[in-house]
Amino acid sequence: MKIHAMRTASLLLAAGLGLAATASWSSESLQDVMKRRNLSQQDLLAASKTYVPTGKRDEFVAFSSGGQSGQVIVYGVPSMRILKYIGVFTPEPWQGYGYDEESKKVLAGGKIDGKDITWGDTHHPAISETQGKYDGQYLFINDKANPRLAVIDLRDFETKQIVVNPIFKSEHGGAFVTANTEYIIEAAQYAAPLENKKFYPLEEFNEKYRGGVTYWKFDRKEGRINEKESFSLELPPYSQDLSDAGKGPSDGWSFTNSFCSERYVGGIEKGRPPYEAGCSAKDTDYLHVINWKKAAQLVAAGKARKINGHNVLMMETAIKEGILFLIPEPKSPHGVDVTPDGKMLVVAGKLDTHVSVYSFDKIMAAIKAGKFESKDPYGIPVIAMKDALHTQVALGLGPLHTQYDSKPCVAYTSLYVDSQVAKWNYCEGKVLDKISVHYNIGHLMTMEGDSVDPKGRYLVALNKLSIDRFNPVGPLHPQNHQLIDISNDKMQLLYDMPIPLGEPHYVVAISADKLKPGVRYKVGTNSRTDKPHPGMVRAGEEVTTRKGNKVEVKGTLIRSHITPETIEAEVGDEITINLTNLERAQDETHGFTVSTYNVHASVEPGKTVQLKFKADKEGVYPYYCTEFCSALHLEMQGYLLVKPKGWKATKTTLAKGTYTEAEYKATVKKVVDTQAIIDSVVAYITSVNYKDFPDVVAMVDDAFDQLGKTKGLKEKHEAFAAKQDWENANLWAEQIWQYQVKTADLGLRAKTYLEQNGAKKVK
Ligand code: K7E
Ligand code: CUA
Repeated sequence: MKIHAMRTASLLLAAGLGLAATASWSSESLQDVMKRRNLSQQDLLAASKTYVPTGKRDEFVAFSSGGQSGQVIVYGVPSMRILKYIGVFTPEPWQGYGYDEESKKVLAGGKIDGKDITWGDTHHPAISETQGKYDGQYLFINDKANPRLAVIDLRDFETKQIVVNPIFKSEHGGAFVTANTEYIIEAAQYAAPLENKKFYPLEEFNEKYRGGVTYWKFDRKEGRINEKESFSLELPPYSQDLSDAGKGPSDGWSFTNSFCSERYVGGIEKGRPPYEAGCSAKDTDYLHVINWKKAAQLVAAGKARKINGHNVLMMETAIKEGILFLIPEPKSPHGVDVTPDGKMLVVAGKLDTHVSVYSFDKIMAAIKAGKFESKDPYGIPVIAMKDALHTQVALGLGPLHTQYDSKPCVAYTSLYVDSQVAKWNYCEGKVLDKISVHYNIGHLMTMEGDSVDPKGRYLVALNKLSIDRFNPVGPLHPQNHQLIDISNDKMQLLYDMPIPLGEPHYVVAISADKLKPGVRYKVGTNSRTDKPHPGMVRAGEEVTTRKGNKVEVKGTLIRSHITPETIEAEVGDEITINLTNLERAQDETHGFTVSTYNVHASVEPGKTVQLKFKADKEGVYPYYCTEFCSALHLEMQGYLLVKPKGWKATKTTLAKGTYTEAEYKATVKKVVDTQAIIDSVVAYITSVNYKDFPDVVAMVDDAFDQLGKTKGLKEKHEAFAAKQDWENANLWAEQIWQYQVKTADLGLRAKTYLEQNGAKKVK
């Protein structure tokens, strides 16, 4: 510890006196590097399109599903640099997600039948929209395996809510938002009885098994889903797949695919042909066309039935009220994607080489005219494909998903079997370009490419297999997100990015300037509820109380100490520790853990968190800050003392340190010297236009905050010195130096920033 602090001090001195080495460019030329690394002109061009120099930022921020990890991965485009993993359905230790009480409550929202489900099969992220445009406020993502939906607030990139679908047993076609995020759409996948814990044999599949679509009501003011005002539509057991909401002229409608309208039930173990044969036997499946606006009105008018306490509009009612229609769609479709102008929908049939472009106008005309070719076995009117089609285009093998460009009529469709992306014109129905990807692409994504206002520029291919692309890491390979430049006529492959965290089915990307995340919380905030935390205290108010066998700490964290530094308990006590991070400075997060009790918190500036556990083992348990927050981070520590029942102290004083007057004087000199460095740095900073740099202003504020804490300490150490108590005199003087170190650290960081960013002298 001492050595560490000393080294810091000499580093500070060196930097303060301008002795630090300056960077020098290597003498190697670009040609030399190309030769040495065997790079082509094309490689260099690609690199220059993706490279984001140090200190610069990406133009777009992407939110990728973390697949089986139950998390969300955030990365920048075009650099493809990973920025964050967000814990969603799965505990995430770094963020204390699932290890502090606030986040445990969020995860508990995802319990099913009282059971913890600590993983998720995340599929489709969706950014909240206003008038069909990404607004950057919220992110939603679904869990296919355990039908759930999560809400993430993009002010702090934290998961705030998980809701469980009350009637499905699995779901795939979520999350898709309506044009003003009135609802978040979530369609079932594998049909099952809607009533919970109800058994029906597979022989009653057609009668008792059902699919459906849930419309989760989003309360934007609260930033939460309102479960009571959410509702579902009962649908046939057709294995509903992806969905999309209408926009512009088609706003108020939603569209959901299905892939097993055969209603086939497998049984390979009994010698029956498997599902894959039975579910793809017929030439067409059904696109479901739903008037959700009218459905919501019908629910409000009391026309829904309660199933598991949830409003379900039954098929019978939907048919009678004319809000549910089917249209045949080519063999085993996967994605349905509404065009930016809301006039058409593109459906890709996995087992067909065509994509089908349906016209919303034509669909509406057929409905208006009552022109249906038939009814399905449940009585749902079926619109003839030819009456709804705008065009069909042969793109290649295994078309799956479609995204749009900023250029009118230009779309991109993934071709799973061909391992290609097809660029095509959906108005004229012609192919414009193709590019190979590596390998077997699932979804693809263009910048804001499923909104009314796509930004073009880049496309990301989400490839299911990476095979030979990366350094081998065993039989389980990462997936490959490939960045493609789409700003020109010909697509250009730029970059391979391994995704090492589950299968990221889908990703959405938003212009970075639309995101406005905060850097700190209002002091004492419970970040998971956005409300003041009852466990918060300010500096000087820290307290530990005991009631019966309950010990509750209300403490604080600030560079570089935890208050309190000792917590005393008896075996069997219930311990509750509330901690408030008093920092205001950007990025000054403190972590907190207690040895062996499986608790951890990430306490960002202003946040208050609560940790709870039972001190069930007698012993001594160090606790400490887990984020390297400052030069004295390692010293940010304390002890939980768990005493045996009825334990009596025999020794009542702590061991004394041995300090001499000479040591005290040396410490005082160190304080004086360090102050001189601080003064010289301050002189430099105030000699330039530092006020033009908001980041520097924040650092300077923080530096003076730290220095401000030395107030009264000089009097204190001098008083102890007068009494010749060299230990206390020395240590209080040392404490001044601790604050000075933090001040100097910030000051030097500010100075470096100013020097590197061309600060100018001011008079
Ligand atoms: Cu993998 Cu959208 Cu679940 Cu297609 S999904 S590939
Ligand atoms: Cu606080 Cu390390």
